Amino acid sequence: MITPRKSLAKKSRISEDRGILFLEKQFTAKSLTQLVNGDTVAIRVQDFYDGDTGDRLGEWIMDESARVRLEANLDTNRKYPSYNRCEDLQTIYETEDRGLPSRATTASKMKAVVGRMDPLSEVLRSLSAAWPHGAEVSTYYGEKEYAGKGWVYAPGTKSDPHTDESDECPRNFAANVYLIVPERGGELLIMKKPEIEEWLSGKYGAHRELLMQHPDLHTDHPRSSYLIKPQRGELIIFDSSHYHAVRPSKEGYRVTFNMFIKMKSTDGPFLISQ
Ligand SMILES: O=C(O)CCC(=O)C(=O)O
Ligand SMILES: [Fe+2]
Repeated sequence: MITPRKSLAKKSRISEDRGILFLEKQFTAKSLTQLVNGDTVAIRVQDFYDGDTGDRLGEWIMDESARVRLEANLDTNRKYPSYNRCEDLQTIYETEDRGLPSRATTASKMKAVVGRMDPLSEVLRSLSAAWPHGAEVSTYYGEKEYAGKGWVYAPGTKSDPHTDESDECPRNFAANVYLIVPERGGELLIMKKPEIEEWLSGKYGAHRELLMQHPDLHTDHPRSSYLIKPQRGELIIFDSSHYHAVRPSKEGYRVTFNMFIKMKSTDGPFLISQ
């Protein structure tokens, strides 16, 4: 299992562990270039978001999620069949506003709760500072897209292996700020591309069924995947064209703020979307 190697990270700022980069506090142009070029699968920024603020925001996301689900009698399991018992803040906003909310709605609601920079603004600021071509919220027909959502994984919740890609963009990333993490379980598993393609090819059956049988899903020592134990306050950005999964929390809730990040060209800005 991959856990941050604090001492090494402190000395060199960047340490490398089989395709995963560890950074402290900030992105760097070098690390983002490696991610964009596919030389690294994920970047982990330790202590990215203040832990106590993250706790407060995480608690608020859980309360809101529970309240609106109760009022609207929502069944997100039907909406997101690959997630089991996942409560999703975006659904709250869709219900309340009867439409996709603007970035401002999310950011200002979160800001009102935490009284400081919300995770979305922090990610925008940090990416813009490091990437020569900047970072912005993507637009759709001239309107700013909804960017980011909170996810509440109740104990026992998992997400099955999947990818998050859009056809028109050559690069697709997922970024998560980990607000509340369970003591045990809740690991992020990122499956290595060539090995998974080999596993899927030459075998019969649906992709999903084959992926579900992959031994890496059920061991603490996966052979062809990265198994990451996210830390409180950490930001992890990874290439979401790799199959990835979230292991069930064995104890306690897991609350994250999640963003999808597209890139239309590798010499263009990072575009944050829902
Ligand atoms: O919560 C996580 O660790 C990853 C969730 C996920 O599937 C994603 O960010 O695309
Ligand atoms: Fe995903």
